[in-house]
Amino acid sequence: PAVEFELDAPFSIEYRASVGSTNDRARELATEGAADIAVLADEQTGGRGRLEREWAAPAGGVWLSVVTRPAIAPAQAPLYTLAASIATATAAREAGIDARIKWPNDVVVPVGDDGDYRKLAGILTEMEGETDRVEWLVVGIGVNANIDADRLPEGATSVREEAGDVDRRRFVQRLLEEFDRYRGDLEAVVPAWRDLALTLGQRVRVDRPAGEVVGEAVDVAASGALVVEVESDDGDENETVTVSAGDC
Ligand code: BTX
Repeated sequence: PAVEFELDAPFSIEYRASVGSTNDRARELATEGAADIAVLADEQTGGRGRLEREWAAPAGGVWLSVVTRPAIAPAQAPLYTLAASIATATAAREAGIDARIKWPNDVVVPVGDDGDYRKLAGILTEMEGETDRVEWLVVGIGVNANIDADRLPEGATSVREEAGDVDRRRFVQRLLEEFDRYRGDLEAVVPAWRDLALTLGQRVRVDRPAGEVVGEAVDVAASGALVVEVESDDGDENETVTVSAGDC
């Protein structure tokens, strides 16, 4: 059963103790015409990542899906994913964690100085619309909050492991306040993202539908795409490739 509860946040909240996937519930609400509502669960039994991957979502997490109906083109939707990762990293930083963002959708905690990291949170954005206009966006945000690391996959970490348990209501409120701020000021997204980025300046390999790109991540474009400088084979000028989607 759904419980509505008051949170001093710019979205109304539908809370469920356990749900298959908050993104699926949010998609239902979006299809019914809802806007500015967030579905929050303590546990998901069928959490989803990108590309049909599984997302472990045991009790104690922040499993949140925000429904919005922004007046944007689909090409701008990646900015909402970046805005969600900035909001999540900000809330985690306020909880005392050195959270950073790994393009495009991971909030991570660095381990050492070699670019190693553990994954604290992930974002899954889904949308419906025409080529020139988004009808709705569901931004799914999964944060390993008050969870023991042994309940999570290899390479994951949690707020509990990094800094001790958080007040999840307060965490969700801060996250939603920051998300609301950036969705209202999309031009602030890329600069804020740069400040939190783990990826920039690093050698990266990006798997994307059009093939693999290897090079140095030098920037994020105004659209939210990753700009990779690729060494040319013949030793001439390096070439710049802009990657809008893929696994980094
Ligand atoms: P992704 O495809 O980038 O990452 C998925 C991969 O992350 C998995 O294949 C696994 O290796 C690893 N993984 C799985 N579970 C966890 C976890 N709890 N912590 C760290 N790493 C993990 C990332 O997809 C997007 C995830 C979005 C999750 C939210 S939760 C609320 C909403 N509802 C829903 O079903 N999905 C979103």
